[in-house]
Amino acid sequence: MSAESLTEELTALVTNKGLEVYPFLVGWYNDQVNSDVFKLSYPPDTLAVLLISTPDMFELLFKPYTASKPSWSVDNDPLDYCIKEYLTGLVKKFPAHQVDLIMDYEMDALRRPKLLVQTAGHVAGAAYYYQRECLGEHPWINDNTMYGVSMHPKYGGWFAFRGALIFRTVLAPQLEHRYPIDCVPSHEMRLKLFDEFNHHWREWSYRDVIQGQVEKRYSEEQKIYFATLPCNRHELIASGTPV
Ligand code: B12
Repeated sequence: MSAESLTEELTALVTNKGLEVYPFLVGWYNDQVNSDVFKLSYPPDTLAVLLISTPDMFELLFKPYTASKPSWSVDNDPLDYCIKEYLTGLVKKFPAHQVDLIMDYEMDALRRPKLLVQTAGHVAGAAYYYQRECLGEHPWINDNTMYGVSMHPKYGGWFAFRGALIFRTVLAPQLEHRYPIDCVPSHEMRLKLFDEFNHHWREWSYRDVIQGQVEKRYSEEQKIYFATLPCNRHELIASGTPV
């Protein structure tokens, strides 16, 4: 099965769940990460597919999932659990391939992320990753805690990276390399984006900092869910309000 038909099949499977897929090659990713510890240990032409959740995922995937679960074990964030279960099921749809699944929150033994999803998102053309180097002159020169942020041309910051499937058995040297759209092009907007993301992220405002209108935002219900501490999310679901 070619990389294109695999991507098409995946797209068909996930679209009505509020997820989107973006193929990339391991080599594109490894060429960008500037520390060996983050490189992925696969041949450079190996096909990988990044998954993001759009604002619709909450209603299309998560709510039906919580409705079908009578109880929760308390040590997991229900949403992470839901997505992991869904992606594990997705892997099983490709029995002819060896597929590794890496979730966005997975860490190695030294507590380093196994996959830098923002870098993956950039090389896959999903969302432009704005890092300090993109800022030019800025007021946070001595502040090493100003983190970079990815912005999607349709959803702005109203999305999340969920993980990647690595198709170990598929080498795709001809895969078309799509580049991310620079949807925060001006210096002024980039400064605002960094300020909002790093200093006011609880207010959601950074998510709207793109050129043009965002197509869709999280519902009020979804915002309440994410604003609730992970340890209290089970209670929120159990109470039936609002999820
Ligand atoms: C650890 C972590 C945190 C930590 C530290 C943040 C950080 N960025 O280091 C803390 C707890 C502070 C945090 C907070 C938040 N986080 Co956080 N976090 C992560 C996590 C798990 C790992 C990030 C990390 O450690 N990166 C390691 C560093 C070294 O990577 P790096 O800086 O990108 O460096 C690499 C690149 O520069 C690359 N590189 C070098 N040159 C070039 C050139 C190019 C062109 C490219 C593309 C790459 C590249 O090489 C470097 C590595 O060698 C990611 C998920 C993930 N798996 O990636 C989410 C993630 C970054 N967090 C996210 C979010 C939303 C948040 C919060 C808003 C809270 C929340 N969850 O709602 C806050 C906001 C930030 C803040 N100021 O508080 C989102 C960001 C989404 C987006 N639109 O970008 C992510 C991606 C999670 C997700 N699933 O979507 N987070």
